[in-house]
Amino acid sequence: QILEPQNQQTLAKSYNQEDWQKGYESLKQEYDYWIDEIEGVIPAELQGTLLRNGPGLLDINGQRLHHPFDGDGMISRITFTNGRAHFRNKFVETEGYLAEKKAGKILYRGVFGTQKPGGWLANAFDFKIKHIANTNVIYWGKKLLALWEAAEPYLLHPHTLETLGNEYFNGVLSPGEAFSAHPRIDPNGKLVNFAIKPGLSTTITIFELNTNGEIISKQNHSVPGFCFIHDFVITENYCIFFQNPVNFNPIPFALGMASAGQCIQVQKNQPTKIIIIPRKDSKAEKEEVRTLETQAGFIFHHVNAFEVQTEIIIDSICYESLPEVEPNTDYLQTNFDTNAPGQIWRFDINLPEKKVQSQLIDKRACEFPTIHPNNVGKPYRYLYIAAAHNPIGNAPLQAIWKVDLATEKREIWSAAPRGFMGEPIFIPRPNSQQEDEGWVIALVYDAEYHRSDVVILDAQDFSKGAIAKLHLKHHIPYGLHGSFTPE
Ligand code: 3ON
Ligand code: FE
Repeated sequence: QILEPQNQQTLAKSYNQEDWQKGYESLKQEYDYWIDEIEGVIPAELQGTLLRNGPGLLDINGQRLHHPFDGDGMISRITFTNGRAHFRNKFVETEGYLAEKKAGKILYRGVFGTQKPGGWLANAFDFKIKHIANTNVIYWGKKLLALWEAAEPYLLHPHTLETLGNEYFNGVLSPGEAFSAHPRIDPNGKLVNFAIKPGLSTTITIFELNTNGEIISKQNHSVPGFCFIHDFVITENYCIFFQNPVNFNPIPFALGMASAGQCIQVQKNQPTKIIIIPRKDSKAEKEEVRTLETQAGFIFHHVNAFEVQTEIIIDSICYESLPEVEPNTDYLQTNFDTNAPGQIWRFDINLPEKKVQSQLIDKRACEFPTIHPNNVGKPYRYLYIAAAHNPIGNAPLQAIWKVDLATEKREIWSAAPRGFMGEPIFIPRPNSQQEDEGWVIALVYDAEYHRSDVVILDAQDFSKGAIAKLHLKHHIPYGLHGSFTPE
């Protein structure tokens, strides 16, 4: 046997599939209330607003979407004030959301497999994709923005969450131009984001915004080949993109047989390209763009990156292959045991020698990393991430895991067997001194009561358990990303 002894025993399953599936029920209702069912105590110093985005609808009037990533964006907002917490949720009223609500049926093709009813004939040569706004939500420059990587942001009213229209940043963004769902906030006060315009060659655009929410620089860079790039990382001087080895065959999409996302295939024998672009107004501004290669794999999310002299270190969640969203499959029947887990890898780039070394940090399946906001693009020690309950094997996310990158120390807080974990967010304690001084907050779906909880952990001591658990009056379907603002 090749497996190390610690991996030879099979661990008991930490969940059951029916419980997990129930977290994918649509939430149609929009709520607005003070949370009154609280276990533990909300820390008095925790003041501000947790913003979450994710698919709120997994069906349109009973017609199931093919994949959660095609679901209309629903914003949840939890405001912490003087030891109390207020909840509000509202759908982003995109053109497609309103049109389908009115029609009571699916009217658009989605990127991840959702088709209009009526088979391929009803979909053939319809190249219009439904623009949704389900992936992230940020409050920046006094603007509340719902983000989706293939189109422009939606501007929301910060109090009512009403949709006000699209945001074009004084015309710097043009209609239809993308603004990704994975901005990085440089602790020097700049928000850095990117856009992908795919084709036979792909244009990567990089935007830098000031604290007033104005775009102060915009640069384009063209790379050969098709790209599916969901996230990126920044350092003081560079933006770094991982071009996953994929190709795109548009024919099934054109013929109405498959959606655009289903026409993307991972090329397991091709390397991943690492594209390193100097930032505008940085010391490296005059340097050339460098492209390095590493082994194949698929990355959605990165944790962080930083420079050490002439090296760049990047930590990412890497999958051996992309779980494909095939036409005749049902995501609710996902077999976790046969899908590749996401795992934390460290890539070490030697710039002068153009060499890349990579190393698996830990085996545990995990996704949705978060770190202290002051360490973005800088050396750092701690990361927090949603993870599987068991240390090996693939399974749904049920726990929050703290990884100390300087030692082998790990801490875990698990909601298994009936709890399922969303993206955690690290919130520093005001005037904190240490990197892990603060709280980790996440939404947990509790299958026992079919409702979601807001769970607050002390980032320095998971063994205390949840210091507060706020029970919502309903569930929130499994979401994607969000952020915290002290306002
Ligand atoms: O790449 C081209 C350009 C582009 C931007 C072609 C394209 C049509 C595929 C495209 C559009 C991409 C889009 C719309 C991507 C949207 C992604 C999305 C909504 C979510 C991604 C989530 C990723 C992960 C890893 C989620 C994991 C979730 C769990 C483990 C548990 O729930
Ligand atoms: Fe993402």
